[in-house]
Amino acid sequence: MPATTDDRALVVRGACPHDCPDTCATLTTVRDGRAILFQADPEHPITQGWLCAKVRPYLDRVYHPDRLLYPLRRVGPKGSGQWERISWDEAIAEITSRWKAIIAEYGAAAILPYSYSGTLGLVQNSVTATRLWYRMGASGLERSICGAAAETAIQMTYGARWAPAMADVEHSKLILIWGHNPASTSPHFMPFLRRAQRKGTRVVVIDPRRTRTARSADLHLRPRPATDGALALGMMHVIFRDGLHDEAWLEAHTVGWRDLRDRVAEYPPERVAAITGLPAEQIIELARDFATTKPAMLKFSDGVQRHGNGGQTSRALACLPAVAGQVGLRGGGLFYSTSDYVSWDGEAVSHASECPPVPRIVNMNRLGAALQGEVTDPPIMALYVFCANPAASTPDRGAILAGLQREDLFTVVHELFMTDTAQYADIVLPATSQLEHVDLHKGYGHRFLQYNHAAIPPLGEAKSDWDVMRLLAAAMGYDEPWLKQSADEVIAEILDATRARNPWLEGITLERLQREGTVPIGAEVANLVPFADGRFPTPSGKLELRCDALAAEGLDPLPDWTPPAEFADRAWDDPSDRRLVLISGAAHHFVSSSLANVPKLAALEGTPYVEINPEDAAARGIADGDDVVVENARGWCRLRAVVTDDVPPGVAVSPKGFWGIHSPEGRNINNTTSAALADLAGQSTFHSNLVEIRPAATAASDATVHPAAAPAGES
Ligand SMILES: Nc1nc2c(c(=O)[nH]1)N[C@H]1C(S)=C(S)[C@@H](COP(=O)(O)OP(=O)(O)OC[C@H]3O[C@@H](n4cnc5c(=O)[nH]c(N)nc54)[C@H](O)[C@@H]3O)O[C@H]1N2
Ligand SMILES: Nc1nc2c(c(=O)[nH]1)N[C@H]1C(S)=C(S)[C@@H](COP(=O)(O)OP(=O)(O)OC[C@H]3O[C@@H](n4cnc5c(=O)[nH]c(N)nc54)[C@H](O)[C@@H]3O)O[C@H]1N2
Ligand code: SF4
Ligand SMILES: [Mo]
Repeated sequence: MPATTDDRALVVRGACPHDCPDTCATLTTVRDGRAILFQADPEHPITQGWLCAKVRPYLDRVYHPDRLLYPLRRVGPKGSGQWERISWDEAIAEITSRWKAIIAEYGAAAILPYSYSGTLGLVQNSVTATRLWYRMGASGLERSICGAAAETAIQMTYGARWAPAMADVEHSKLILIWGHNPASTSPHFMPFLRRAQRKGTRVVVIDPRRTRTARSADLHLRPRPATDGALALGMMHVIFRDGLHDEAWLEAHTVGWRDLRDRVAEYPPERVAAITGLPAEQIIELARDFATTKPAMLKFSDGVQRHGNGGQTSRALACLPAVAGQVGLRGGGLFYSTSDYVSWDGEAVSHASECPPVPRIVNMNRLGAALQGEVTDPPIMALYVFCANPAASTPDRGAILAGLQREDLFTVVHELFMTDTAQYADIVLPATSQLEHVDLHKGYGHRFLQYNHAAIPPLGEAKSDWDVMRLLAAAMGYDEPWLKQSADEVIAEILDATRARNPWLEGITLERLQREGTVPIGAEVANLVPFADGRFPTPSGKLELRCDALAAEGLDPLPDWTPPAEFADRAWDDPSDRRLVLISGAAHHFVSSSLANVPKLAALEGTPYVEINPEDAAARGIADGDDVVVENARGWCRLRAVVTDDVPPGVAVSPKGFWGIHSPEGRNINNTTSAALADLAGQSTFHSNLVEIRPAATAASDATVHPAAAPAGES
């Protein structure tokens, strides 16, 4: 409940909506309908009274002078930036009459909704991604841009994504932070890690780049990109070879440990050293340490699996703590995500059983190709984008922009700002910020639910996603009651349905959430060490080192390692092979492309840049601060060179998130990234990106080696 501080000011409880495991609890002070202070909840056990650097200036985003305040209709050519203001009535009438005509001619499958993680709210993200579109029979979207391979691998191996409590890291004696940069991407984990370090926990960071997280580690290992699967298999080789595994536990609680032992026999340290570039002795030592130090934890997130072999990499990482005897120990085991402590009831979210079957599913990573003819029968004739900025954040940006310029494509974008994507729309609809709508959030790095009250009225004529969808549904003539509910009615329905089969939600009602703001998921969960009872919610009831469900899909039931097709032929030992693997992970001051238009944050992140090792820079005649062109057969962009040994030779790093329209020549790093899919779950492969880099002053030469763009599904 909003609490009164003085006669005129209110403090309103909310939740940070961004795609971040910390899901902070916020307090907004409102006076005369205007938010005047945006702060962290000092009582929240994870937020602990502080917000990250990127969200601290949140009111600059909410009251940004560029906020879209009215519906707009395109009047010039696509992308020309010529608009006229229209009313909501006109906008809804035009959208639905265009949709009805498309449905009559092509069927509803010709309409594609595209959304991802602008907000992670249950209502404004999950419900809006399903109900209206299922009712309509529109194309489905495979939401695999972020962590689909790891999510699937962990569900297949453990049965659920249940991570330890952040505070339990203080019980760890050793933690491997593997291809993950929490100092930027889960900052509220860091105080727990620091306390653990002061108590003697050793921290090993495994990342080709010297990240903010790596700087404070006891040991930083820098394997070549996309060789982590081999490293984990090699560590398991050593653990089995040296008899450091717990055979009785493996026998009782896992499926296929002997098959896995046979598989990892193929990964002796010398072979793994040749693959990863790490010394064999270091691999052996790390393996022994991880198996003999109890408890020890392995924490990873999604960055490391955005490669062609991301599925198998995640499977290997998931198996390692089990083989090392760390699963079920407080302070040990796997820390990936807490998402499955509460999985919202799918039927209550979507009402799928009352709708026609989804006619087909389009992989979001293939958006550019899909708009340009990869998807036919029917072709995509209408696109509705919300909570996403694909023209900045989705791979193979050149193809997406070409697709968005199709004259016969009807595009609607619901946004807070005129983004790279919105500028190509036919109709732009103004969206509310988190301060202007109601929602329910759960963290994916912690075990709390958070209710978000609307703190202020919508700016201008902005509307929330769910409010717009209710208007669209009515204008389409859909009469179902679940397309008419208020946001709170939606939340209550989903809570009730989920509680009926998840005892951890007992006593958690809409009213309690509204009153308390932050509510821990069940008392039992608060202190739970995942899998301590040795039981796993998999088909076998055991931890599946060998996963027969994968075999049933024609996939390898055991983890293995193959290089991504994109750079399978890169000769790491041959100095004449000058191609660089470009990794584009999280920017410290943005969340994907969100927040990148807040001037304070853009200034902190600086000119769009690429980090390159001094050796690689010298070989190309590049000095620190030079303008360079980053290019391959898919496209190019222009960036500022940062010459640094934070990146090893053969690797370059440029953060995701810069908007094309704010960048030199309107291009960002996704002009070079590949839309090829990984080995599992249709996963994106942003970091399997082979590029050349040259001073911007020089023309592309014939000597520039362009990698062939790998076809979908083969990376
Ligand atoms: N500040 C900030 N926070 C964010 C985000 C953001 O954009 N900015 N994005 C949010 C989102 S959407 C997500 S999914 C999470 C992601 O959270 P993280 O996974 O922690 O972040 P990333 O930077 O994507 O990737 C982590 C690290 O993986 C490394 N990496 C890449 N390839 C390899 C490899 O082959 N091997 C190894 N060992 N390491 C590799 C990168 O160098 C990078 O440092 O963060 C969320 N939080
Ligand atoms: N090169 C490279 N690119 C990457 C990645 C990478 O590692 N490398 N990582 C990828 C990852 S992990 C992810 S998760 C994706 C994220 O990709 P997207 O989900 O497209 O995320 P953003 O780019 O932040 O765009 C979100 C948009 O939603 C808008 N928005 C916010 N709240 C609302 C709302 O309530 N309603 C509506 N209608 N709009 C709202 C914001 O203003 C913003 O423009 O990016 C991917 N892009
Ligand atoms: S982005 Fe993450 S750390 Fe920052 S305020 Fe939001 S939830 Fe907290
Ligand atoms: Mo993500």
